[in-house]
Amino acid sequence: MADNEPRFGTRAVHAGQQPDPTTGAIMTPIYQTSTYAQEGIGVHKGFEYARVSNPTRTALEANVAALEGAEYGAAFSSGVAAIEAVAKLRSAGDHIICGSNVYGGTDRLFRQVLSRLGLDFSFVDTREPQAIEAAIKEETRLILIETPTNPLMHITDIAAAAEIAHARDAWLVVDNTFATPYFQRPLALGADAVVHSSTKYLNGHSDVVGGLVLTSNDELIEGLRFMQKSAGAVPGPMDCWLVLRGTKTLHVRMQAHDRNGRRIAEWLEADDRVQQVFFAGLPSHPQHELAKRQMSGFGGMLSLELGSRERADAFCRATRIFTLAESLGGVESLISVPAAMTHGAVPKELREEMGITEGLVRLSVGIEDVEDLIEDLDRALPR
Ligand code: P1T
Repeated sequence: MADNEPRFGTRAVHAGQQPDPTTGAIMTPIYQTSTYAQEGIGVHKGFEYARVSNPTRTALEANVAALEGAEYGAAFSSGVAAIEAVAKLRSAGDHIICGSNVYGGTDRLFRQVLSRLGLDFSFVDTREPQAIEAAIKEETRLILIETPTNPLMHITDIAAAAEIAHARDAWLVVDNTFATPYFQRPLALGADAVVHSSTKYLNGHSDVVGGLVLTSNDELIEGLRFMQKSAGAVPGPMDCWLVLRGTKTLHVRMQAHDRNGRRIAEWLEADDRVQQVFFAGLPSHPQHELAKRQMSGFGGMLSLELGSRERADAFCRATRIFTLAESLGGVESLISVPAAMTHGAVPKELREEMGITEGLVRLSVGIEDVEDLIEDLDRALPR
């Protein structure tokens, strides 16, 4: 970090934003407009049409770019739209390596949509860098990984994956939704771009669907801006404003998620009603050392194995504070069963082979008082 560069919390609150030049409003206005007046043909203030750019969106893009240590950001209407925009920078015949355990919607987009359009995908367990290396083809142009993964909390060595990608003129793109830039900075480890579902921790309040791509690569940002304009999956100004409000407290919220996540993971691990706990912050996690090396905290996402669909169902029905719902990363605690919900689209055999069983339960631990959360889980866990 340069001497004069503000620290994370200061960037979270201020980056990308100045008091509004016309009124002095401290908060970035919601520029709820589809178009902008031009003085003459081609004479304007830098904004022509809101699919192409909008000042509220520009502020959000600059803000999250500053948090990821990126030069540029491009906002999209959802996390999968952000991932699709990156993948569509590659062309029919190109080969893409994707982690075998990723969000079910990412898997569905690649297997059921983009494969039909001529992109060639390999789904690889990227915990071992050698497995990535082994999947490389002449045509490999993109490697997309999640770390930690949704919902198994697998960790990929980002620096090792970047080295493999760059030896082949491919991009390494990291979905940083779970860790957030507060705990993990993939670009500093060599990744070419970071993608986010801003629906999750970045926004933090479960009231927006959105996505972002952050990069310092000129070719990538040029392509992404072209995708915003040409494919049009852009977020509206109100949603950008909400995410911008969310990122102001990202550092504070992540500290609280992390504190609660660790406490609950330890508590669950010590309870014999739980067969296994998946949380990279536990010393028993097989990749704990790697996680500690490339992350500065672990956040509030964890999974637990209860052994059967019946036990998982009983647990999810019995919690009172943890609400049964898809999504994650909000201030409120949520509980879900990935096999039946977020990862229902992943082919069943692959799901089971990976360990996304019908008894696997995922928790998004919120920032409520942790004693209340533990009491809730204790009451609900089936004997
Ligand atoms: O839902 P959307 O904003 O389109 O983001 C997709 C996405 C991308 N990457 C990761 C790691 C994600 O977890 C998600 C969305 N995930 C859920 C909805 C979920 O409950 O897991």
